[in-house]
Amino acid sequence: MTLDVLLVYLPYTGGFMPNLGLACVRSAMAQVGYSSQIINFDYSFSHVVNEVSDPHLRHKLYNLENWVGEDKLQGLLPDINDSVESWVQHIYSVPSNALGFSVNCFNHAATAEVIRRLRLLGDDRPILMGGANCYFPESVEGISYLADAVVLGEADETIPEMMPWFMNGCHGDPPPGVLVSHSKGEQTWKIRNPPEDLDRLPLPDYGDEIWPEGWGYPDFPIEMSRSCILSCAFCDVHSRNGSFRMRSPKRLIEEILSLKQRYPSLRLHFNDSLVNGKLPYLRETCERIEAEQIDVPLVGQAIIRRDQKFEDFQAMRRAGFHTLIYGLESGSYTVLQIMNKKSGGNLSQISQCLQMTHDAGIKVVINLIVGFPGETREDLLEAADFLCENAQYIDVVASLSTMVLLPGSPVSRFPEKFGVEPTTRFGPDWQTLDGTNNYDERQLRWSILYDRLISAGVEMGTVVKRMEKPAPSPPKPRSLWQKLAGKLNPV
Ligand code: B12
Ligand code: SF4
Repeated sequence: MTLDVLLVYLPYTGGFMPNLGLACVRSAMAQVGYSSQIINFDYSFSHVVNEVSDPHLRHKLYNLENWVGEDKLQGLLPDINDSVESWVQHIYSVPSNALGFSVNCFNHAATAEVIRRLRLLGDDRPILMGGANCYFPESVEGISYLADAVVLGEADETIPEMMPWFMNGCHGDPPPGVLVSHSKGEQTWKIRNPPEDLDRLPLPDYGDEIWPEGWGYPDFPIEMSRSCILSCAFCDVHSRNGSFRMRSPKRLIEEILSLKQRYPSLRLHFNDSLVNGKLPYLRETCERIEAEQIDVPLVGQAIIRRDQKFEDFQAMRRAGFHTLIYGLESGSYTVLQIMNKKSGGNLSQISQCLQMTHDAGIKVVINLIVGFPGETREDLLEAADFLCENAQYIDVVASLSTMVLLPGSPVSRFPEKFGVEPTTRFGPDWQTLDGTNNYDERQLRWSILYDRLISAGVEMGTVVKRMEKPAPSPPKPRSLWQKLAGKLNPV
């Protein structure tokens, strides 16, 4: 029987788990009687990249920035043309009434390339788009003309309403939450609020793939909430996902049990912004998981909270949490204040939280940001000191990023308030009004922190090792820099 929609996820994001968003789309389509199948080329391509023997080519492919934008992708095409052609042929060969593409900022250009090639082959199936890069009408401007319709933001409640309209030729105004691009380049859309009651959404459906056994990384995604309780200045979560919402522990456990029945060796990765948004909820969830002896390894992101107690970490450990990924961001109190990341309290309370997590037997993984506007070199050194002093409680640095201004984040919306030169805010070359924090400076600070962490014996995660490269050569030391140099490299 011909499928209604073939759902496609193209490279390259280094994907290592099934895609939760597409599984939600599949179940939302099934709710109103439309069949679909997911093809995740991102995952299969990750294997291809891992096996590339030429280290230069491998590094080039690993570097996600090389995939962003049409120009960059054109530069990669000579190396990936056979793969692109194989994705096109594969999609072309699967009979379906329509195609759906999940678009994020890294596969944006590759998706456009594949759609253009499909059209050249004579594939005229209607195209639907959605995904991480389709939350704001501005971010789909460069690609929406290739689709018949784009679902904006969380699609779970939009899909059931829009499918009959889409499958019957998109006549009339698009339903709320859907964007249509017209021939003159104009776009029409109506905003829809994200689903309020997450318990009412159907359970995600990953289809017939042999997850997770077919994957190198055995974890499966799941979510207990959407959005966040904090409002960090660099983060776009509220403009993307609106207010914080949670699923009930009952519904969450229902999903875990149904996944476990299907995949006995199940391990779960919470895709939430944070698993400790509401402590009473987390406590109840952990108690229930323990009481029902679910016995599934769990990992999730969390915030440092000064009100989280040692007993909470112990309960999490008993429920199966083996790792917590903290968006620590900085070890400087001053920088955390300007970032509006205040839930952890002062540095000694933050240190206590790391220690409690560690002492409860949970692996501590952290994410860090270097070069937030307002961070000085002294702040950076202070942060490095704090992190090194706490190295014994930090197992891995999963992400060490130089500051990027995400569209929709407070820093990007109000650049001057944060001392950012507004005209520079759209690219990696953004700089502060006084020019002291610029691209080169951030690369330099990245290298400094990286070196300090390595010398303190902190382990760097694969993404840091693969994706980030130290600045080629540090700029000439300036006077302040000379003063600090002794502190950085004690002989
Ligand atoms: C958990 C998470 C991860 C996890 C797991 C991803 C997974 N495989 O499930 C891990 C840690 C692996 C991860 C890695 C990365 N992530 Co991530 N991640 C998230 C996070 C926090 C939640 C994603 C999620 O599951 N949301 C819940 C689901 C239900 O929502 P969704 O994915 O958006 O899907 C909905 C809609 O988009 C839509 N939809 C999706 N696909 C389609 C397709 C069609 C046809 C339609 C109609 C609709 C539709 O319907 C879905 C249901 O509502 C988001 C931030 C956020 N809050 O969304 C960042 C986010 C998606 N990640 C991001 C990035 C950049 C990455 C990395 C590239 C980081 C890096 N440098 O390595 C890698 C990429 C690896 C990968 N293949 O995903 C960015 C993407 C930016 C962008 N504009 O594209 C985000 C938005 C964070 C941010 N604010 O910058 N990530
Ligand atoms: S950075 Fe993390 S903790 Fe801060 S608002 Fe965003 S999701 Fe929440």
